[in-house]
Amino acid sequence: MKSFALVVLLMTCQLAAAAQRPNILFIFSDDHAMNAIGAYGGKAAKTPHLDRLAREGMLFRHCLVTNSICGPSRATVLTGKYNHLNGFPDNSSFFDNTQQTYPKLLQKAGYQTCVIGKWHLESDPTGFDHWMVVPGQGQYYNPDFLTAQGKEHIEGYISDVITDESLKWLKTTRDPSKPFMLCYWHKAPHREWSPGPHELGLYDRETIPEPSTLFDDYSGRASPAREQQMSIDKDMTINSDLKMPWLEGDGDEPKFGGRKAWYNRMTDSQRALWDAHYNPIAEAFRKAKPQGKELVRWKYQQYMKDYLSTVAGVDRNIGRVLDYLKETGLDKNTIVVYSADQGFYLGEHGWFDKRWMYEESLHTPLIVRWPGVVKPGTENKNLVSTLDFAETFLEAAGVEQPKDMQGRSLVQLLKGEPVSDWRTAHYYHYYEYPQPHHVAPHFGVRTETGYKLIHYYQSNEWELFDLNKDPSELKSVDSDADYGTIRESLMSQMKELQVQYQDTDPTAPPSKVRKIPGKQGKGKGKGAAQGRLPE
Ligand code: SGN
Ligand code: CA
Repeated sequence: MKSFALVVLLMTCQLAAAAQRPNILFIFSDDHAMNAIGAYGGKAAKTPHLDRLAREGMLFRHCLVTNSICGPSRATVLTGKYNHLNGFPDNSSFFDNTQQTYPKLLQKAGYQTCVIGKWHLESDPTGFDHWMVVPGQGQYYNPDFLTAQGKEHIEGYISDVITDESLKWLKTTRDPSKPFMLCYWHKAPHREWSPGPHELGLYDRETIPEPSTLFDDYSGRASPAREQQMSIDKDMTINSDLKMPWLEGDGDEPKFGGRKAWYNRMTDSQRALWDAHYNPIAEAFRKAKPQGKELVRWKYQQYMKDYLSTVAGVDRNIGRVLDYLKETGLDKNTIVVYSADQGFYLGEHGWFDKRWMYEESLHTPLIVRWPGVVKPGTENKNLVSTLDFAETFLEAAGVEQPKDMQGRSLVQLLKGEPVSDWRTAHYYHYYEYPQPHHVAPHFGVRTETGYKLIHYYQSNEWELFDLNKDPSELKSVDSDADYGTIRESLMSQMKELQVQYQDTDPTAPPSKVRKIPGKQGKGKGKGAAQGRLPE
Protein backbone atom coordinates (compact mmCIF):
# COMPACT_ATOMS: atom_id res chain seq x y z
CA MET A 1 0.00 0.00 0.00
CA LYS A 2 2.81 2.28 1.05
CA SER A 3 4.75 1.68 -2.17
CA PHE A 4 1.58 2.24 -4.27
CA ALA A 5 1.09 5.63 -2.61
CA LEU A 6 4.72 6.43 -3.32
CA VAL A 7 4.32 5.56 -7.00
CA VAL A 8 1.20 7.72 -7.24
CA LEU A 9 3.01 10.56 -5.52
CA LEU A 10 5.99 10.20 -7.85
CA MET A 11 3.77 10.15 -10.91
CA THR A 12 1.87 13.22 -9.72
CA CYS A 13 5.16 15.03 -9.18
CA GLN A 14 6.38 14.07 -12.64
CA LEU A 15 3.13 15.22 -14.22
CA ALA A 16 3.27 18.49 -12.33
CA ALA A 17 6.87 19.00 -13.42
CA ALA A 18 5.93 18.25 -17.04
CA ALA A 19 2.98 20.62 -16.82
CA GLN A 20 5.25 23.31 -15.51
CA ARG A 21 7.80 23.07 -18.25
CA PRO A 22 7.69 26.50 -19.84
CA ASN A 23 6.56 27.15 -23.37
CA ILE A 24 9.08 28.98 -25.52
CA LEU A 25 8.05 31.65 -27.99
CA PHE A 26 11.18 32.54 -29.93
CA ILE A 27 10.60 35.68 -31.98
CA PHE A 28 13.42 36.27 -34.43
CA SER A 29 13.56 38.93 -37.10
CA ASP A 30 15.90 39.51 -39.99
CA ASP A 31 18.43 42.37 -39.84
CA HIS A 32 16.87 44.27 -36.94
CA ALA A 33 19.40 46.71 -35.46
CA MET A 34 19.19 47.54 -31.75
CA ASN A 35 19.10 51.23 -32.72
CA ALA A 36 15.71 50.59 -34.30
CA ILE A 37 14.05 49.56 -31.01
CA GLY A 38 12.71 52.18 -28.62
CA ALA A 39 13.79 50.23 -25.53
CA TYR A 40 17.39 50.29 -26.77
CA GLY A 41 17.27 54.05 -27.18
CA GLY A 42 16.30 54.10 -30.87
CA LYS A 43 14.66 57.52 -30.91
CA ALA A 44 12.76 57.22 -34.17
CA ALA A 45 11.60 53.61 -33.69
CA LYS A 46 7.90 52.95 -33.13
CA THR A 47 8.08 49.69 -31.20
CA PRO A 48 5.58 49.88 -28.32
CA HIS A 49 5.21 46.10 -28.01
CA LEU A 50 8.94 45.38 -27.92
CA ASP A 51 9.31 48.22 -25.44
CA ARG A 52 6.62 46.62 -23.29
CA LEU A 53 8.42 43.27 -23.52
CA ALA A 54 11.58 44.98 -22.26
CA ARG A 55 9.66 46.58 -19.37
CA GLU A 56 8.34 43.15 -18.43
CA GLY A 57 11.61 41.31 -18.97
CA MET A 58 15.38 41.61 -19.28
CA LEU A 59 17.17 43.58 -21.97
CA PHE A 60 20.68 42.45 -22.93
CA ARG A 61 23.02 45.29 -23.96
CA HIS A 62 25.72 43.06 -25.40
CA CYS A 63 24.30 40.13 -27.29
CA LEU A 64 26.93 39.43 -29.95
CA VAL A 65 26.72 37.26 -33.04
CA THR A 66 29.43 34.85 -34.18
CA ASN A 67 29.15 35.71 -37.91
CA SER A 68 26.97 38.64 -38.90
CA ILE A 69 24.96 37.19 -41.74
CA CYS A 70 21.67 35.38 -42.02
CA GLY A 71 22.08 31.64 -42.75
CA PRO A 72 25.27 31.25 -40.72
CA SER A 73 23.71 33.04 -37.76
CA ARG A 74 20.64 30.79 -37.86
CA ALA A 75 22.82 27.69 -38.12
CA THR A 76 24.62 28.80 -34.96
CA VAL A 77 21.38 29.47 -33.13
CA LEU A 78 20.05 25.99 -33.96
CA THR A 79 23.24 24.04 -33.23
CA GLY A 80 24.94 26.10 -30.53
CA LYS A 81 28.14 25.84 -32.57
CA TYR A 82 30.40 28.10 -34.63
CA ASN A 83 30.06 27.87 -38.42
CA HIS A 84 33.29 25.96 -39.08
CA LEU A 85 31.70 23.12 -37.08
CA ASN A 86 28.10 23.29 -38.26
CA GLY A 87 29.18 23.54 -41.90
CA PHE A 88 27.41 26.80 -42.75
CA PRO A 89 29.96 29.63 -43.09
CA ASP A 90 28.14 31.72 -45.72
CA ASN A 91 24.83 32.12 -47.50
CA SER A 92 25.81 29.75 -50.32
CA SER A 93 25.93 26.85 -47.84
CA PHE A 94 23.38 24.08 -47.46
CA PHE A 95 22.49 23.11 -43.89
CA ASP A 96 23.14 19.49 -42.98
CA ASN A 97 19.75 18.85 -41.40
CA THR A 98 20.79 15.50 -39.97
CA GLN A 99 22.95 17.19 -37.34
CA GLN A 100 22.01 17.83 -33.73
CA THR A 101 19.91 20.94 -33.10
CA TYR A 102 18.09 22.23 -30.04
CA PRO A 103 14.58 21.84 -31.62
CA LYS A 104 15.32 18.13 -32.16
CA LEU A 105 16.34 17.73 -28.53
CA LEU A 106 13.26 19.57 -27.29
CA GLN A 107 11.02 17.52 -29.56
CA LYS A 108 12.57 14.32 -28.20
CA ALA A 109 11.89 15.57 -24.69
CA GLY A 110 8.19 15.94 -25.46
CA TYR A 111 7.92 19.52 -26.72
CA GLN A 112 5.67 20.42 -29.64
CA THR A 113 7.96 22.25 -32.01
CA CYS A 114 7.15 24.58 -34.89
CA VAL A 115 8.88 27.05 -37.19
CA ILE A 116 7.02 29.62 -39.28
CA GLY A 117 8.66 32.32 -41.42
CA LYS A 118 12.18 32.99 -42.68
CA TRP A 119 14.54 30.02 -42.54
CA HIS A 120 17.24 30.54 -45.19
CA LEU A 121 19.13 27.31 -44.51
CA GLU A 122 18.17 25.78 -47.87
CA SER A 123 17.55 22.22 -46.62
CA ASP A 124 14.14 21.34 -45.13
CA PRO A 125 13.66 22.08 -41.44
CA THR A 126 14.03 18.99 -39.23
CA GLY A 127 13.08 18.59 -35.57
CA PHE A 128 9.77 20.41 -36.04
CA ASP A 129 6.27 18.93 -35.75
CA HIS A 130 5.08 21.65 -38.08
CA TRP A 131 7.06 23.89 -40.43
CA MET A 132 6.20 26.52 -42.94
CA VAL A 133 9.07 28.59 -44.27
CA VAL A 134 9.65 31.05 -47.08
CA PRO A 135 12.00 29.90 -49.84
CA GLY A 136 15.37 31.70 -49.59
CA GLN A 137 14.84 35.34 -48.71
CA GLY A 138 11.09 35.12 -49.23
CA GLN A 139 8.82 37.87 -50.56
CA TYR A 140 7.21 40.82 -48.80
CA TYR A 141 3.94 40.75 -50.71
CA ASN A 142 1.83 37.64 -51.29
CA PRO A 143 4.56 35.25 -50.21
CA ASP A 144 5.15 31.61 -51.10
CA PHE A 145 5.87 29.09 -48.38
CA LEU A 146 7.45 25.66 -48.35
CA THR A 147 5.78 23.08 -46.13
CA ALA A 148 6.07 19.32 -45.59
CA GLN A 149 3.06 19.04 -47.94
CA GLY A 150 4.49 21.20 -50.72
CA LYS A 151 4.38 24.82 -51.82
CA GLU A 152 1.71 27.24 -50.66
CA HIS A 153 0.95 30.76 -51.87
CA ILE A 154 -0.73 33.13 -49.43
CA GLU A 155 -2.12 36.54 -50.24
CA GLY A 156 -1.18 39.30 -47.82
CA TYR A 157 1.79 41.10 -46.34
CA ILE A 158 4.59 38.91 -45.03
CA SER A 159 4.66 40.01 -41.37
CA ASP A 160 0.87 39.68 -41.13
CA VAL A 161 0.88 36.28 -42.84
CA ILE A 162 3.66 34.83 -40.66
CA THR A 163 1.71 36.02 -37.62
CA ASP A 164 -1.65 34.68 -38.84
CA GLU A 165 -0.07 31.29 -39.43
CA SER A 166 1.69 31.29 -36.06
CA LEU A 167 -1.55 32.17 -34.27
CA LYS A 168 -3.36 29.47 -36.22
CA TRP A 169 -0.81 26.90 -35.05
CA LEU A 170 -1.04 28.09 -31.45
CA LYS A 171 -4.83 28.11 -31.47
CA THR A 172 -5.75 25.04 -33.46
CA THR A 173 -2.90 22.83 -34.64
CA ARG A 174 -0.62 22.16 -31.69
CA ASP A 175 -1.21 19.52 -29.05
CA PRO A 176 -2.16 21.55 -25.97
CA SER A 177 -1.20 18.73 -23.60
CA LYS A 178 2.46 19.35 -24.41
CA PRO A 179 4.64 22.41 -23.87
CA PHE A 180 5.50 24.22 -27.09
CA MET A 181 8.53 25.83 -28.69
CA LEU A 182 7.48 28.11 -31.52
CA CYS A 183 10.04 29.75 -33.79
CA TYR A 184 8.08 32.78 -34.98
CA TRP A 185 10.70 34.05 -37.42
CA HIS A 186 10.04 37.27 -39.35
CA LYS A 187 11.40 38.22 -42.76
CA ALA A 188 11.25 41.97 -42.10
CA PRO A 189 13.07 44.32 -41.89
CA HIS A 190 15.42 42.76 -44.50
CA ARG A 191 16.37 44.57 -47.73
CA GLU A 192 14.46 45.90 -49.75
CA TRP A 193 12.62 47.11 -46.63
CA SER A 194 9.12 47.08 -48.15
CA PRO A 195 6.49 48.44 -45.77
CA GLY A 196 3.11 46.75 -45.58
CA PRO A 197 -0.21 48.47 -46.29
CA HIS A 198 -0.73 49.29 -42.59
CA GLU A 199 2.55 51.12 -42.24
CA LEU A 200 2.92 52.88 -45.61
CA GLY A 201 3.32 56.58 -44.83
CA LEU A 202 3.90 56.11 -41.09
CA TYR A 203 6.98 58.35 -41.25
CA ASP A 204 5.73 60.87 -43.82
CA ARG A 205 5.96 63.83 -41.50
CA GLU A 206 9.20 62.96 -39.77
CA THR A 207 12.86 63.65 -40.29
CA ILE A 208 15.09 60.87 -38.99
CA PRO A 209 18.21 62.09 -37.16
CA GLU A 210 21.41 61.35 -39.09
CA PRO A 211 24.22 59.35 -37.49
CA SER A 212 27.41 61.35 -36.94
CA THR A 213 29.39 58.99 -39.24
CA LEU A 214 27.06 59.22 -42.27
CA PHE A 215 29.88 60.83 -44.27
CA ASP A 216 32.72 58.66 -42.99
CA ASP A 217 35.86 58.86 -45.15
CA TYR A 218 37.23 55.47 -43.93
CA SER A 219 40.60 56.92 -43.01
CA GLY A 220 42.23 55.49 -39.92
CA ARG A 221 41.24 51.93 -40.78
CA ALA A 222 42.53 49.03 -42.86
CA SER A 223 41.68 48.79 -46.58
CA PRO A 224 38.47 46.65 -46.30
CA ALA A 225 36.43 49.57 -44.90
CA ARG A 226 37.15 51.51 -48.08
CA GLU A 227 36.63 48.60 -50.43
CA GLN A 228 33.20 47.43 -49.31
CA GLN A 229 30.16 47.80 -51.54
CA MET A 230 27.44 48.61 -49.07
CA SER A 231 27.38 52.38 -49.01
CA ILE A 232 24.21 54.42 -49.16
CA ASP A 233 26.01 56.78 -51.52
CA LYS A 234 27.36 54.29 -54.08
CA ASP A 235 25.51 51.01 -53.66
CA MET A 236 21.96 51.79 -52.56
CA THR A 237 19.76 52.00 -55.64
CA ILE A 238 17.07 54.59 -56.14
CA ASN A 239 14.85 52.42 -58.26
CA SER A 240 14.98 49.13 -56.41
CA ASP A 241 16.10 49.86 -52.83
CA LEU A 242 14.31 53.18 -52.60
CA LYS A 243 11.37 52.15 -54.77
CA MET A 244 11.21 55.14 -57.10
CA PRO A 245 9.51 54.20 -60.36
CA TRP A 246 11.65 54.54 -63.46
CA LEU A 247 10.06 56.84 -66.01
CA GLU A 248 10.62 57.48 -69.67
CA GLY A 249 13.08 60.33 -69.87
CA ASP A 250 15.10 59.12 -66.89
CA GLY A 251 17.79 57.89 -69.24
CA ASP A 252 18.82 54.25 -69.33
CA GLU A 253 16.52 51.98 -67.41
CA PRO A 254 18.43 50.84 -64.32
CA LYS A 255 20.10 47.48 -64.86
CA PHE A 256 19.04 46.03 -61.51
CA GLY A 257 15.76 44.31 -62.22
CA GLY A 258 14.81 43.79 -58.58
CA ARG A 259 11.93 46.22 -58.39
CA LYS A 260 9.90 44.70 -61.20
CA ALA A 261 9.78 41.26 -59.60
CA TRP A 262 8.26 42.34 -56.31
CA TYR A 263 6.19 45.21 -57.68
CA ASN A 264 4.48 42.81 -60.07
CA ARG A 265 3.59 40.44 -57.24
CA MET A 266 1.19 42.93 -55.69
CA THR A 267 -2.55 42.77 -56.17
CA ASP A 268 -4.18 45.82 -57.77
CA SER A 269 -5.40 47.16 -54.45
CA GLN A 270 -2.01 46.68 -52.78
CA ARG A 271 -0.34 48.41 -55.72
CA ALA A 272 -2.78 51.31 -55.56
CA LEU A 273 -1.86 51.97 -51.92
CA TRP A 274 1.82 51.57 -52.75
CA ASP A 275 1.68 54.01 -55.67
CA ALA A 276 -0.32 56.52 -53.67
CA HIS A 277 2.52 56.56 -51.18
CA TYR A 278 5.61 56.45 -53.42
CA ASN A 279 4.52 58.39 -56.51
CA PRO A 280 4.34 61.79 -54.81
CA ILE A 281 7.75 61.14 -53.23
CA ALA A 282 9.16 60.32 -56.66
CA GLU A 283 7.64 63.47 -58.11
CA ALA A 284 9.17 65.68 -55.44
CA PHE A 285 12.50 63.91 -55.89
CA ARG A 286 12.49 64.56 -59.63
CA LYS A 287 11.75 68.22 -59.04
CA ALA A 288 14.38 68.71 -56.34
CA LYS A 289 17.10 66.69 -58.18
CA PRO A 290 19.33 66.42 -55.10
CA GLN A 291 23.03 65.87 -55.85
CA GLY A 292 26.16 65.00 -53.87
CA LYS A 293 25.72 65.10 -50.09
CA GLU A 294 22.12 66.22 -50.48
CA LEU A 295 21.38 63.08 -52.47
CA VAL A 296 22.95 60.92 -49.75
CA ARG A 297 20.82 62.71 -47.18
CA TRP A 298 17.69 62.15 -49.24
CA LYS A 299 18.54 58.46 -49.69
CA TYR A 300 19.20 58.07 -45.99
CA GLN A 301 15.79 59.54 -45.10
CA GLN A 302 13.98 57.33 -47.60
CA TYR A 303 15.85 54.25 -46.47
CA MET A 304 15.20 54.85 -42.79
CA LYS A 305 11.52 55.61 -43.27
CA ASP A 306 11.04 52.34 -45.14
CA TYR A 307 13.16 50.34 -42.72
CA LEU A 308 11.43 51.74 -39.64
CA SER A 309 8.02 51.19 -41.21
CA THR A 310 8.78 47.50 -41.71
CA VAL A 311 9.99 47.36 -38.09
CA ALA A 312 6.69 48.90 -36.98
CA GLY A 313 4.90 46.15 -38.91
CA VAL A 314 6.84 43.47 -37.04
CA ASP A 315 6.11 45.19 -33.75
CA ARG A 316 2.38 45.52 -34.43
CA ASN A 317 2.21 41.81 -35.17
CA ILE A 318 4.21 40.88 -32.07
CA GLY A 319 1.54 42.80 -30.18
CA ARG A 320 -1.11 40.49 -31.64
CA VAL A 321 0.74 37.42 -30.41
CA LEU A 322 1.44 38.88 -26.96
CA ASP A 323 -2.26 39.77 -26.67
CA TYR A 324 -3.21 36.19 -27.53
CA LEU A 325 -0.86 34.81 -24.87
CA LYS A 326 -2.41 37.16 -22.32
CA GLU A 327 -6.04 36.41 -23.25
CA THR A 328 -5.46 32.69 -22.87
CA GLY A 329 -3.29 32.90 -19.76
CA LEU A 330 -0.49 31.20 -21.68
CA ASP A 331 1.69 34.24 -20.94
CA LYS A 332 2.22 33.06 -17.35
CA ASN A 333 4.17 29.98 -18.39
CA THR A 334 5.73 31.15 -21.65
CA ILE A 335 9.25 32.44 -22.10
CA VAL A 336 9.18 35.11 -24.78
CA VAL A 337 12.50 35.81 -26.48
CA TYR A 338 13.04 38.59 -29.00
CA SER A 339 16.18 38.68 -31.10
CA ALA A 340 17.42 39.05 -34.68
CA ASP A 341 19.92 37.12 -36.80
CA GLN A 342 22.28 40.10 -36.66
CA GLY A 343 22.50 43.86 -36.33
CA PHE A 344 22.44 46.27 -39.26
CA TYR A 345 23.87 49.61 -40.37
CA LEU A 346 21.39 52.42 -40.27
CA GLY A 347 23.65 54.92 -41.98
CA GLU A 348 26.56 54.55 -39.53
CA HIS A 349 29.80 54.75 -41.57
CA GLY A 350 27.55 55.67 -44.51
CA TRP A 351 26.36 52.06 -44.73
CA PHE A 352 23.43 49.68 -44.93
CA ASP A 353 23.86 45.87 -44.56
CA LYS A 354 25.88 44.04 -41.87
CA ARG A 355 28.81 41.51 -41.96
CA TRP A 356 31.46 43.51 -40.05
CA MET A 357 32.79 42.88 -36.60
CA TYR A 358 32.22 46.58 -35.92
CA GLU A 359 29.72 47.26 -33.16
CA GLU A 360 26.48 47.87 -35.10
CA SER A 361 26.50 44.54 -36.90
CA LEU A 362 28.21 42.54 -34.13
CA HIS A 363 25.43 43.41 -31.69
CA THR A 364 21.93 42.06 -32.02
CA PRO A 365 18.89 42.74 -29.83
CA LEU A 366 17.99 40.30 -27.08
CA ILE A 367 14.99 40.77 -24.80
CA VAL A 368 13.64 37.95 -22.63
CA ARG A 369 10.41 37.89 -20.66
CA TRP A 370 9.99 34.95 -18.29
CA PRO A 371 7.37 35.47 -15.58
CA GLY A 372 8.49 34.36 -12.15
CA VAL A 373 12.13 34.01 -13.23
CA VAL A 374 13.19 37.27 -14.87
CA LYS A 375 12.72 40.41 -12.81
CA PRO A 376 10.76 42.90 -14.95
CA GLY A 377 12.58 45.93 -16.29
CA THR A 378 16.09 44.59 -15.75
CA GLU A 379 19.20 44.95 -17.89
CA ASN A 380 22.21 42.74 -18.43
CA LYS A 381 25.63 43.88 -19.64
CA ASN A 382 27.49 40.57 -19.89
CA LEU A 383 28.92 39.50 -23.24
CA VAL A 384 26.28 37.00 -24.28
CA SER A 385 25.85 35.50 -27.72
CA THR A 386 23.46 33.90 -30.14
CA LEU A 387 25.73 30.89 -29.54
CA ASP A 388 24.09 30.64 -26.09
CA PHE A 389 20.48 30.40 -27.24
CA ALA A 390 20.35 26.63 -27.79
CA GLU A 391 21.65 25.79 -24.35
CA THR A 392 19.42 28.40 -22.73
CA PHE A 393 16.32 26.82 -24.25
CA LEU A 394 17.46 23.35 -23.24
CA GLU A 395 18.13 24.31 -19.64
CA ALA A 396 14.84 26.21 -19.39
CA ALA A 397 13.06 23.07 -20.60
CA GLY A 398 14.96 20.83 -18.18
CA VAL A 399 16.75 19.04 -21.02
CA GLU A 400 20.40 18.05 -20.77
CA GLN A 401 22.82 20.29 -22.68
CA PRO A 402 25.10 18.26 -24.97
CA LYS A 403 28.81 18.65 -24.26
CA ASP A 404 29.63 19.49 -27.86
CA MET A 405 27.51 22.66 -27.89
CA GLN A 406 29.82 25.65 -27.56
CA GLY A 407 27.69 28.29 -25.84
CA ARG A 408 26.52 28.63 -22.29
CA SER A 409 23.01 28.75 -20.89
CA LEU A 410 21.80 32.22 -19.92
CA VAL A 411 19.39 30.91 -17.29
CA GLN A 412 21.48 32.00 -14.31
CA LEU A 413 21.89 35.49 -15.80
CA LEU A 414 18.17 35.58 -16.45
CA LYS A 415 17.57 34.83 -12.78
CA GLY A 416 19.66 37.91 -12.02
CA GLU A 417 22.33 35.86 -10.29
CA PRO A 418 25.94 36.95 -10.71
CA VAL A 419 28.10 34.48 -12.63
CA SER A 420 31.72 34.98 -11.66
CA ASP A 421 33.22 32.98 -14.52
CA TRP A 422 31.14 34.38 -17.38
CA ARG A 423 33.11 34.99 -20.62
CA THR A 424 35.01 38.25 -20.77
CA ALA A 425 35.88 38.03 -24.47
CA HIS A 426 33.89 37.07 -27.55
CA TYR A 427 35.23 35.41 -30.71
CA TYR A 428 33.97 36.31 -34.18
CA HIS A 429 34.58 34.88 -37.65
CA TYR A 430 33.10 36.19 -40.92
CA TYR A 431 33.67 34.39 -44.26
CA GLU A 432 31.46 35.47 -47.18
CA TYR A 433 33.42 37.12 -49.99
CA PRO A 434 33.32 38.80 -52.43
CA GLN A 435 29.59 38.88 -53.22
CA PRO A 436 27.31 40.52 -52.50
CA HIS A 437 28.96 43.40 -50.58
CA HIS A 438 32.74 42.91 -50.81
CA VAL A 439 33.39 42.75 -47.10
CA ALA A 440 36.75 41.05 -46.56
CA PRO A 441 36.75 37.89 -44.43
CA HIS A 442 37.96 38.52 -40.89
CA PHE A 443 38.14 37.12 -37.40
CA GLY A 444 38.84 38.71 -34.07
CA VAL A 445 38.04 39.25 -30.45
CA ARG A 446 35.98 41.83 -28.54
CA THR A 447 36.41 42.15 -24.80
CA GLU A 448 34.09 43.18 -22.01
CA THR A 449 36.56 45.96 -21.18
CA GLY A 450 35.96 47.57 -24.58
CA TYR A 451 38.86 46.51 -26.79
CA LYS A 452 38.59 44.88 -30.17
CA LEU A 453 41.20 43.23 -32.37
CA ILE A 454 40.30 42.37 -35.97
CA HIS A 455 42.37 40.44 -38.51
CA TYR A 456 41.61 40.66 -42.25
CA TYR A 457 43.44 37.57 -43.24
CA GLN A 458 43.41 37.84 -47.02
CA SER A 459 45.26 41.15 -47.02
CA ASN A 460 47.00 40.42 -43.70
CA GLU A 461 45.82 43.67 -42.10
CA TRP A 462 44.88 44.30 -38.48
CA GLU A 463 42.73 46.80 -36.62
CA LEU A 464 42.64 47.52 -32.91
CA PHE A 465 39.94 49.70 -31.42
CA ASP A 466 39.66 51.25 -28.00
CA LEU A 467 35.89 51.51 -27.69
CA ASN A 468 36.13 53.52 -24.49
CA LYS A 469 37.84 56.37 -26.33
CA ASP A 470 36.57 55.71 -29.83
CA PRO A 471 33.08 54.17 -29.61
CA SER A 472 32.40 54.71 -33.34
CA GLU A 473 35.57 52.80 -34.30
CA LEU A 474 37.02 55.51 -36.51
CA LYS A 475 40.69 55.17 -35.68
CA SER A 476 42.55 51.91 -35.35
CA VAL A 477 45.36 52.11 -32.79
CA ASP A 478 46.92 48.88 -33.96
CA SER A 479 50.33 50.43 -34.61
CA ASP A 480 50.24 52.73 -31.58
CA ALA A 481 53.04 51.70 -29.19
CA ASP A 482 50.93 52.73 -26.16
CA TYR A 483 48.61 49.84 -26.95
CA GLY A 484 51.39 47.24 -27.22
CA THR A 485 50.49 45.41 -24.01
CA ILE A 486 46.80 45.49 -24.76
CA ARG A 487 47.47 44.15 -28.24
CA GLU A 488 49.49 41.27 -26.85
CA SER A 489 46.75 40.41 -24.41
CA LEU A 490 44.06 40.57 -27.11
CA MET A 491 46.14 38.37 -29.37
CA SER A 492 46.56 35.72 -26.71
CA GLN A 493 42.85 35.85 -25.79
CA MET A 494 41.98 35.43 -29.45
CA LYS A 495 44.27 32.43 -29.79
CA GLU A 496 42.84 30.85 -26.64
CA LEU A 497 39.33 31.27 -27.99
CA GLN A 498 40.34 29.74 -31.32
CA VAL A 499 41.55 26.69 -29.45
CA GLN A 500 38.47 26.59 -27.21
CA TYR A 501 36.11 26.81 -30.21
CA GLN A 502 38.28 24.56 -32.39
CA ASP A 503 38.88 27.22 -35.04
CA THR A 504 42.57 26.43 -35.12
CA ASP A 505 43.16 26.78 -38.86
CA PRO A 506 41.08 29.94 -39.28
CA THR A 507 42.51 31.12 -42.60
CA ALA A 508 41.67 27.88 -44.39
CA PRO A 509 38.19 27.28 -45.83
CA PRO A 510 36.20 25.29 -43.26
CA SER A 511 35.77 21.62 -44.02
CA LYS A 512 32.44 19.73 -44.13
CA VAL A 513 30.69 22.59 -45.93
CA ARG A 514 27.91 21.55 -48.28
CA LYS A 515 26.92 23.98 -51.00
CA ILE A 516 23.43 24.66 -52.29
CA PRO A 517 22.95 21.95 -54.95
CA GLY A 518 23.49 23.33 -58.44
CA LYS A 519 25.02 26.55 -57.15
CA GLN A 520 28.61 25.45 -56.62
CA GLY A 521 30.94 28.31 -57.41
CA LYS A 522 28.14 30.34 -58.98
CA GLY A 523 26.11 33.38 -58.15
CA LYS A 524 26.06 34.98 -54.75
CA GLY A 525 28.24 32.40 -53.10
CA LYS A 526 31.08 32.86 -55.58
CA GLY A 527 34.40 32.97 -53.84
CA ALA A 528 32.73 32.54 -50.50
CA ALA A 529 34.63 30.94 -47.68
CA GLN A 530 37.75 30.84 -49.82
CA GLY A 531 39.65 33.20 -47.60
CA ARG A 532 43.33 32.21 -47.66
CA LEU A 533 46.37 34.20 -46.77
CA PRO A 534 48.18 35.40 -49.87
CA GLU A 535 50.86 32.89 -50.92
C1 SGN B 1 20.68 39.74 -50.43
C2 SGN B 1 20.72 41.24 -50.33
C3 SGN B 1 21.99 41.69 -49.65
C4 SGN B 1 22.13 40.99 -48.32
C5 SGN B 1 22.07 39.49 -48.54
C6 SGN B 1 22.21 38.67 -47.30
N1 SGN B 1 20.64 41.82 -51.65
O1 SGN B 1 21.70 39.30 -51.27
O2 SGN B 1 21.96 43.07 -49.47
O3 SGN B 1 23.34 41.32 -47.70
O4 SGN B 1 20.85 39.18 -49.15
O5 SGN B 1 21.20 38.96 -46.38
S1 SGN B 1 19.19 41.99 -52.33
O6 SGN B 1 19.42 42.72 -53.56
O7 SGN B 1 18.63 40.67 -52.55
O8 SGN B 1 18.36 42.74 -51.43
S2 SGN B 1 20.90 37.87 -45.32
O9 SGN B 1 20.10 38.49 -44.27
O10 SGN B 1 20.17 36.82 -45.98
O11 SGN B 1 22.18 37.39 -44.84
CA1 CA C 1 19.74 38.68 -41.80
